[in-house]
Parts: sequence; structure tokens; C-alpha cells
Amino acid sequence: MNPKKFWKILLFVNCSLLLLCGSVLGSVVDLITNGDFEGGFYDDGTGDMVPNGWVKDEGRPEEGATLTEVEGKDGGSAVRWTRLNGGSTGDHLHIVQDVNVDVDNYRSIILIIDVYVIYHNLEAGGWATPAFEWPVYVYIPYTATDGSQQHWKFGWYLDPPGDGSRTQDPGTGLVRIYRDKKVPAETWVSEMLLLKTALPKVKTIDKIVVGGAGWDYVGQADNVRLLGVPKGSAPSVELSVSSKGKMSATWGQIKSK
Ligand SMILES: [Ca+2]
Ligand SMILES: [Ca+2]
Repeated sequence: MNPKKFWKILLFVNCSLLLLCGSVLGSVVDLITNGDFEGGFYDDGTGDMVPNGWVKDEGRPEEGATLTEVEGKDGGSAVRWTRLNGGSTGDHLHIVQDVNVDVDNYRSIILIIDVYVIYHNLEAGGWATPAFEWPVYVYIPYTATDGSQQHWKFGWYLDPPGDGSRTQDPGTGLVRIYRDKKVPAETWVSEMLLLKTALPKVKTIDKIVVGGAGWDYVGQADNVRLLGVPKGSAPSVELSVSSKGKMSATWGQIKSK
């Protein structure tokens, strides 16, 4: 399979699929707490507003990066991270939630997220290896079937500044590439990722991390959902790629064995 086809399998998203998703969610479990950020925020004592159910991880608090509650995709609330005093150093500001999901319990694990990139002044992925600097990213620490700790990342960016050439950056461990995607500025973009496919040899999804990193950056997220599709007679997403590379996706009932 060529990389382009692989990319399409991992990253396929479209609105019709999301609409279908909404109609068959009856037996699907959302494994995230307060992923829509409608469940309130708390002041962590530094003035940063952290969504309930999540904890903040900030690289260098003395730089004054902020976490704030802002208007969400469909009204309501979303979370924004802002770092504007980074100069020419890279650091992160993100929120973390322990999920501890044993993927063997599910036929599919689907991550859905709405992202909104406002600004960044470092090229996508940054210059460091392994890459970590995107204005908006999802980062998933997980345990592999061999017991090793792995780190999977996916980033979103605008036109990358800097040399503008380095995207799809080198990963680490079992994850050879940290994939990323160019998006329009100040526009909500929905993404859906099939984690049992995306995360090599995944056994346990330990945490979900959402935020940004780089020099200066501003980004937002809303509607983070980690959907577990139970085994047995549950609806599931089936993706396929034709010989010409055309993607198709269908939802259907999967019969029990
Ligand atoms: Ca929301
Ligand atoms: Ca702060």
C-alpha cells in the first residue's frame, strides 16, 4: 500500500459519515469525560481555566501562556491555549485526561475532535525530532502489546512558516511518522481517526492529550470524543480503498460470531 492510500485510511473524514455516526451511536460508549467542555472549567490557581475532568500540563508557566474558556463550535464552550512570549524556544501547553482503555474490549475505537487553528509562527511539527510542535495536536500515550510505552501524535497547522517543507515528521518507537494536516485559519475542522488502525500494536490507550506546542501559537478544540464500539452486534465503521485509491466508508451491523 502506498503512503497516500495509507494516509487516506487513517485520516478519512467527511461530514456525511459524521452525520451517519450520530444516528447509530446507541450502543457506542464515549470514553472521555467532558470532551465537549460543557461540563465546566476550574481555575487551577494560576488564572488558567482548565476543563473539569482534565488536568493542565504547561511547559514554562513563567512565560504566561494561557488556557481559557471560549465560545465553542456550536455555541457553548471550547478550550483555547495561547502562547505569545515564546520567542525562539519551543514549549507546550495542553490538557490531559487518563482514560486507560483496553482496546481488546472494543471492535473499534474512534477519536473524533473539532479543531480550530488561529496562529503559529513555527513550521508544522517544528525542527525537533521526534516532532512535537504543532499549534493544535492530539497526543496519545499508549501501551503496546509487548508492554512498551508508545507515543502517537497528530497535528494540525496553517501554512507552515520556517522552511515550510517539513511535514509528516519522524516519529519515535513503533510510530514511525507523526502525521499532520494543513487546515484553514480560524475555521472549525472535524477530524475522525480510527485508533485501532492508527496506533501500531496498541493494547491500552492510557491518556488523551489535547493542546499545542511551538514558539508562539494559538489554538482551540471542542467535541473531543473517544468512541468505543463494543464487540458483538454493534455498529462499526468499515473503510475500504479501491484499486484506484478511492476511499469509501459504510456503517453496518456486525454479526456476532
Ligand atoms: Ca463545546
Ligand atoms: Ca499559564
